[in-house]
Amino acid sequence: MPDVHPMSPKTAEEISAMIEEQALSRENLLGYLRQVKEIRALEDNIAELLSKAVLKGASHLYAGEEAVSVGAVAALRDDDFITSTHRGHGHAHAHGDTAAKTPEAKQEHYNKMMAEVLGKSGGYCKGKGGSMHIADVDHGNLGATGIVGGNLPVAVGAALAQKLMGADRVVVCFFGDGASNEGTFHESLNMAAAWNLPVIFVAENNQYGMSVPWAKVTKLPDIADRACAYGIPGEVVDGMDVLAVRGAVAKAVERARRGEGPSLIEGKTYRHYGHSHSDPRAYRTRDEEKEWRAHDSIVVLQAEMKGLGWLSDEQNKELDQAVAAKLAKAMEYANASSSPDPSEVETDVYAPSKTTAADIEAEQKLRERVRNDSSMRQLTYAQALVEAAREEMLADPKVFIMGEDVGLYGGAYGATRGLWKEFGDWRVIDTPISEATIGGAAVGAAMAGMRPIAEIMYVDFTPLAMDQIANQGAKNRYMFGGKTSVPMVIRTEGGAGRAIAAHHSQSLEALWTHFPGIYVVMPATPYDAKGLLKAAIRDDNPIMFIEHKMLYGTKGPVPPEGEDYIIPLGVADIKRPGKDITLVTYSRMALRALEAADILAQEGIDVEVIDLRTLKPLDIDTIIASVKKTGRFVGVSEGYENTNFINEVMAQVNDLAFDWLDAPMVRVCALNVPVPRAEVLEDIAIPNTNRIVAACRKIMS
Ligand SMILES: Cc1ncc(C[n+]2csc(CCOP(=O)(O)OP(=O)(O)O)c2C)c(N)n1
Ligand SMILES: [Mg+2]
Repeated sequence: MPDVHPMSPKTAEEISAMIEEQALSRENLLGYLRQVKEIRALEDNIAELLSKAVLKGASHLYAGEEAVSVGAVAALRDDDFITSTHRGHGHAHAHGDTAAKTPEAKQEHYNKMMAEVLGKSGGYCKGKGGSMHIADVDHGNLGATGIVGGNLPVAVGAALAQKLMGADRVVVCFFGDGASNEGTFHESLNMAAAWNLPVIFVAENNQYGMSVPWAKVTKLPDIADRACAYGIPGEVVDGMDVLAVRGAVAKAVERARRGEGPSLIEGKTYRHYGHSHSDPRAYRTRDEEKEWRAHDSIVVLQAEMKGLGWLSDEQNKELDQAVAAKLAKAMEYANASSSPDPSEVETDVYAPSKTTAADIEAEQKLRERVRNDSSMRQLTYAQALVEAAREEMLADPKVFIMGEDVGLYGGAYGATRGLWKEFGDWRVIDTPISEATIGGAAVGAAMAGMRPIAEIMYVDFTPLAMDQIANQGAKNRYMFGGKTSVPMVIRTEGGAGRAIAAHHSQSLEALWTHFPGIYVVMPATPYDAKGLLKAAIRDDNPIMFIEHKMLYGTKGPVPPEGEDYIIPLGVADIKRPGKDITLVTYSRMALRALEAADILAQEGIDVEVIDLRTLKPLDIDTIIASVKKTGRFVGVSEGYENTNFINEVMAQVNDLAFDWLDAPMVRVCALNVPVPRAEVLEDIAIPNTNRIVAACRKIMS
């Protein structure tokens, strides 16, 4: 068993000094005590509902730790932000209660918290988030995450947005002792420190992760000791004492507002209950629990107020009664609130499309013009991408680029070349090599009103940012009841062809098509690259924009500079019409498919080549119309055959056009092997023109 004790209570002199230094009134302290008690009442009530099995789902209770959230939020302005955790009811209550200005609004906020925990339609997130995902983005609560350490990069991004907007708002990021051993902790503190971002990292050290004590998994005694590794201030405070937390956070907030960067504040605290309802707390003694209970958030604040002569027993009793009445009303509201309507299950996944029928028609016409006008200027794929980003950055000051070596270097494949020179350090931002926090900072910046384009150098590295992009980015809108948008583009590149082996050559689009809430775009030509990137930047959804490393130098016709065009997402391009075979493909394989189609044409086989351009949203209508015409389907993809995205397309064709098929569907994909270095092996590991030709001959025979 670890030897963990609460900090010593403050002396009367120390308490007076804190009151004076922070210029606090009795009213202030009464407000804090009310919030602490309201959190406690909520949590005790949830514990009871869990034990009666009235409440389902996880609930990580915050009882005991209230002083951290109440103290930290008390140091904020109404327009500041917070990000929260799986143990987040206290954060959401302190923040939401402070944001609500009338007793009615405060009751409504309390009601919505209770209803959300119960999964009701009247909850903050319409019952889609629940205990672990309460958010109120409009008022600055950027939400809570179920992934330990997942919210730190998001906080960095929200703070980056403030810096880019020239605002003096700050972000408080709550997280646990366990989270401080996640990689995101280190990446986030480093990035925030390097850029002097206005974040206050508030570590809630309740002594344990789920069961494992801090001392067993960490060498340093205090989380705050780590601050010096990032060149920022670190301070330990009594996390059971609202005034101590408030005092430390207030200083950190001032520092952050002055542009001097982040701070790390560690509150030593303790949770009353187990990690979750099923936890028998075998890892700690009842004596230890008793000692901490005698120094808990309510006990400490009541004693301080009584010492100051600011709280009589009578007043305290009245406060308790008011809290009980408020909770009863919240339960009444939550019980009366209906469960979400089943029709809600598929709403709120994506922000509404901005594409109009006129956009689609205009692009169809433009595509024809681009194809038929031999005098049209030629650009490389890389130049087209640079031009797209440049035009959007000129049109919208919220658009910015961040990533590894995107500045002076111009990106590993030159897709941001020249932009740093034109737009400077804070529109084209060179980041540390921290993929998770690049992804998460893009999420946070997007939630806070910016439109980031974050470059991840190779798609092979996107799994390092998978939690941030998929959990924190793609799911936010749904989890938070459709009340938030994450308009970000993750630009990356993939594919084989440069003999750079298994860690730099994959096609991982299938991974990214899997998650609800994110679109996947994969252009094959300079014209498509420019129009799709512009559309992606303007779209309000998270987008994985995957370029191909072998295409950057390829040239093709692109409309004149200044002719503003977009390619609506979800519209495939029939790159070659044909009547015998529907060949569905994308990215570099579209070019190989066209070569194959030319060869097959000489044999009298007429292949229709459909370039998906966007895998999600998928233009299934164009595919089905083609299959109904040809009766034959060949899918070509550079991704591994196993669980390839083409398999999904085939399943949909099976559902929608089985009766029109004259032959079994065929796919041509990469072999199920890591991409090898040797050119001779690399060439056969992915589909080449011969394999595509052979597949088409087979389906015709
Ligand atoms: C990435 C990740 N790993 C593990 C878990 C399972 N889990 C949930 S909470 C938790 C303990 C977290 O400890 P800490 O950060 O100290 O927060 P506390 O629960 O003590 O408030 C664990 C292991 C998770 N949700 N996410
Ligand atoms: Mg903990």
